[in-house]
Amino acid sequence: MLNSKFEDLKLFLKGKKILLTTHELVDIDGLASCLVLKFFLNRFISSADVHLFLPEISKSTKGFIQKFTEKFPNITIPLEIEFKTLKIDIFLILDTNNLDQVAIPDINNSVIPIIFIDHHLKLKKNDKRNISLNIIDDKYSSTAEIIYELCEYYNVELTLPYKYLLIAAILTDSGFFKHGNNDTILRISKLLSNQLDYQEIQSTLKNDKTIPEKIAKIKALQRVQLIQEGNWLIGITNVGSFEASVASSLIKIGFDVGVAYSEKKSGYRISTRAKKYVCLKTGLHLGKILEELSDDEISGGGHDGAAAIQGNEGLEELLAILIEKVKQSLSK
Ligand SMILES: [Mn+2]
Repeated sequence: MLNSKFEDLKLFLKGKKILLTTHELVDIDGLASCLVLKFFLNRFISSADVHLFLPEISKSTKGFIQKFTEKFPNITIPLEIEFKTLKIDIFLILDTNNLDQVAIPDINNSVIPIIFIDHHLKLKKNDKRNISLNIIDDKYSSTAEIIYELCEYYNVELTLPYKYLLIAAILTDSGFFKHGNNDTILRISKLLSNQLDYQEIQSTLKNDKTIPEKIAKIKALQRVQLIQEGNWLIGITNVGSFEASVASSLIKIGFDVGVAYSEKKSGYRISTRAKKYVCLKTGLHLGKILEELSDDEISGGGHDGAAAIQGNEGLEELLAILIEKVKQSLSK
């Protein structure tokens, strides 16, 4: 339970000038968590002055915003703000705990305190920074669920648009309950109502894949390499981009663990996925493995069944160690 942290948060934020932000290439969870938390803070901590900064928004999130604002034209999503001149007291960073993913200039060297609210495994990387409070728990399938729990804890009643945002975020981040648990389903059922129809929300989240993405997946499947470890099957393949979506496809077609990597001039990126029951049965935790492989130049982490890592050099060596560690976990 996060209740004592929610109490701390209230104390920290009283009378403060707050800048709310999330990771770059904002996804629906990052967006919804920011918007709902802003609504909450304005209602609940009237002495706080809350500003929202959204960095570059991902393509699919833009599509979602369009549908959302058609349905709820009264809610404005501030896509650009000038925050450099604001005298911020505290940064509130949602849906990531890795400062490399935050688009605030020079945040690593700033002395302004930080609060993270996130559901990705905690990274040790930011230890040098002044972190006031971490509300980080990877038992939640989305940051939106933590924000919802905060609203519930303080009895702040959400209006329809904000409930809609939370539902959309929870559904996308839990992979439509695939990575969720009983609490995920319970929270969604509390948020749904006669005015918020599940099928309708689900249809706004449908994302037609582009032709380049479809081709990337098909080509990746043509060159996939199969490794068998006991009763488990690991698939490894490479792509130009869309590695996350390719790694998920590997799981869908029958691999227990999927690894897809891409290599560009700017560096490489490895996405990994594992079936939930494989993680539960063997203790495999991809996020922990990738976090262990991280250093100053390589940054990785995530969840038990979905994690990624990126770096500039030593891709082959890293892949070999990664596969070895995955095999070790699977053979336990
Ligand atoms: Mn998330």
